[in-house]
Amino acid sequence: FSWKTVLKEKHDMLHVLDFPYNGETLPKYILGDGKITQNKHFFVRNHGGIPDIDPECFELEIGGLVKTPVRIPLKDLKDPSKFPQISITATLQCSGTRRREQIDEYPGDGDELINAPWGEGAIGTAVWRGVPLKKVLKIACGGVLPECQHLEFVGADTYFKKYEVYNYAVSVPWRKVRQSEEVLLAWEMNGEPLPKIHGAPLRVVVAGYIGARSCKWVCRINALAEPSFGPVQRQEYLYYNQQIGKHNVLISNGFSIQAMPVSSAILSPKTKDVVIHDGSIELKGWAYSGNGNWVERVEVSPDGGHVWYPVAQEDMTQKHYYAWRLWKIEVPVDAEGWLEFCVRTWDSSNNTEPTYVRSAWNWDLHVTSSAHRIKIYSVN
Ligand code: MTE
Ligand code: MO
Repeated sequence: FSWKTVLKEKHDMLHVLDFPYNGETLPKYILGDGKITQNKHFFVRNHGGIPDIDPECFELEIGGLVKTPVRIPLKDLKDPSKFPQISITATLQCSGTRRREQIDEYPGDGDELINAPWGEGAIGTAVWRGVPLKKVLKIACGGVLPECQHLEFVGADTYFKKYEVYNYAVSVPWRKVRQSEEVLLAWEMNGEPLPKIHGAPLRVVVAGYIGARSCKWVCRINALAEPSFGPVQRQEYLYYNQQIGKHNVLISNGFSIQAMPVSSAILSPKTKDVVIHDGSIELKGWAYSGNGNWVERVEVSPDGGHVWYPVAQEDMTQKHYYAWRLWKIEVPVDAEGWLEFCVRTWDSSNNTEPTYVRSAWNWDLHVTSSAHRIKIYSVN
């Protein structure tokens, strides 16, 4: 087995950032694929290696604060007479999406920024099929114990951090698992077997949360009283607000980023494009909000954030609970020369994005939730 073979197809499809293999989806594929991103175009985020797991002998281990610890062979997990299966359409977004704008403002201190200067393509939407985790805990383990507050997901991949080798491990609150069907153990992506690079044979999909919680190659689940002690949970994906100052960027001063805030991006045209038009410019992009909030309203400004034009509503009987909305708009433009366009989104809780990235800036450069800007040259 060579992971290079696995990546070969992906390589032409993504803008590859670094090793371990990270790549973001090109805007043309986000716009071209429509609501569901094709597997071969889907962005990839890895902390370490890509494990090679034999699905024939794979067993998922569940332990910790559950009534009965178990090992479930994959074929039992996939057996619909044992566990009920569902499909969900969910967006996966890396919390590092649009980090480049925060780096441009001020690079901060985090080592994340060296790893992944993401643009607008660390996001994608797929139809995931599998079994809700809460059903597995109930059916196979007889439920969790009253002390259980968090569920830890351990991946089979290992990575190197500060002189030690760790398994990828993260956790989500038990409340998130208990209240929704949308924490899934998935083995299928867009009707195809889950690709190896996206976590085969089994991954977690935590709809509405940052991508980091959707553990790939999950091999063990632990019910815990506290969040996972894995460094990915305790040292990464923390929000350090900008006022705390450089010397206080300590784990104890950050909070764990779980649900994804509202965010959006303009994918077409691109910054520095010369746009020849006769009175209006078409813009296209994505808009998304986490935690089961859907996108209510997308607004585009042709003058850097003073005047806003709303994107025409879609059929609102089709809410996008856990999925993005791809949008387009024709904005009337009279001026010639450089114009600054920006987009902001309003979600179903009336959350929106601040006008400037400095309001969204945080020390580890996560969740760039601020109006996304492009500068283009308009020729009328
Ligand atoms: N799971 C494991 N085991 N190892 C990882 O490095 N990266 C996480 C998450 N799950 C990761 C993981 C991050 S940060 C993101 S954004 C998503 O996987 C990306 O999922 P994808 O590569 O399938 O797009
Ligand atoms: Mo991520």
